[in-house]
Amino acid sequence: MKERIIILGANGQIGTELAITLRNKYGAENVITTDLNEPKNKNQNEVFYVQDILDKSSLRALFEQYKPTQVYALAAMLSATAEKYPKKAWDLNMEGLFNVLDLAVEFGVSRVFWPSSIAAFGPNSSKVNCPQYGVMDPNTIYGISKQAGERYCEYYYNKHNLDVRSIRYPGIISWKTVPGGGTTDYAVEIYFEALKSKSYASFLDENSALPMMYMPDAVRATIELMEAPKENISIRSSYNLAAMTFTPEEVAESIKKQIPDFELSYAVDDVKQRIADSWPQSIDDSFARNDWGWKPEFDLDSMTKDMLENIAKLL
Ligand code: NAD
Ligand code: AKB
Repeated sequence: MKERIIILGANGQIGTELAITLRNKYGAENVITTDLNEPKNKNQNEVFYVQDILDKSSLRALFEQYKPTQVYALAAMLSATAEKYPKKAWDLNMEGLFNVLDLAVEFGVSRVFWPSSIAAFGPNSSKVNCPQYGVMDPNTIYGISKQAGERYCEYYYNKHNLDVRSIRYPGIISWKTVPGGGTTDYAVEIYFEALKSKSYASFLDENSALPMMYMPDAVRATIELMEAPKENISIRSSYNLAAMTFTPEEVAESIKKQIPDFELSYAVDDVKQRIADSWPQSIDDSFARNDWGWKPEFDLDSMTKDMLENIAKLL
């Protein structure tokens, strides 16, 4: 079947790189990217529309025009910014998802991707090897919206047979697009600052171990999940997914292997620290491994090498 794909919130950290891979795979004319604002760079053959995910009537017109087979709903407010604007975050994260799920049912979209996060877990979830099923008591507005969104996705699968698929992404590390308002963003900033000034003040403390993943693995996982046969998908809320876990100290050690005089200090942000402390340190992703063959390729040192090489070319 010829795929026609719409990405909502496509100018962000994940959407930018996902769109590149999907365009290479399915052809630029078959991948329609949308966001609140025009992208910074756009090739002539790329199809882009300014589209608010909250504007259901213009979104319906877009679905009507393109009759998408796949929709990726990425627009959201991330954890740290969401704590500043909780009502706005709730409205965007929930209403945006409702619009997409409703229109996907109305237009018979074959597959929908909506990302959840490790933020769907909370202070009483298991800290180490956090299982797929267990206590989930998120206490951030972002995490609560992800937990509620997971329930909605499963509900739409059960009630409307909508083939909606989801991943609980860990913190995503990348160099092409900077992250937008998350708690794990320090782990991107540290690489840019290592090359710019050989020093970085981390907003999370030295004990903050969090699950992380390099962008090429995250994009590959997303597409592998979307391409997996329907009968292999046993989870319709959201799959745990893991690659690596590290603390600020450990990523600094990894950077020092390439830049020996790099120095790490701390300027802890209380709000972000509280968010980080509520999340698991590591994730058990055996359902993703068993159901659709997930396996990460990058570990901390291979990611560090690739990040520093690519950022050096940008500066
Ligand atoms: P991002 O903040 O970098 O990008 C989000 C994009 O959504 C931005 O380009 C923004 O302009 C757009 N947007 C905001 N409001 C919109 C609206 N009303 N209509 C249309 N577009 C709008 O986020 P990201 O890091 O690319 O994350 C994408 C998704 O993945 C989100 O759902 C996020 O919760 C999830 N996620 C990301 C990470 C991560 O580490 N990046 C981890 C876990 C989950
Ligand atoms: C954030 O820190 O908010 C995101 C996430 C893990 O969901 N990177």
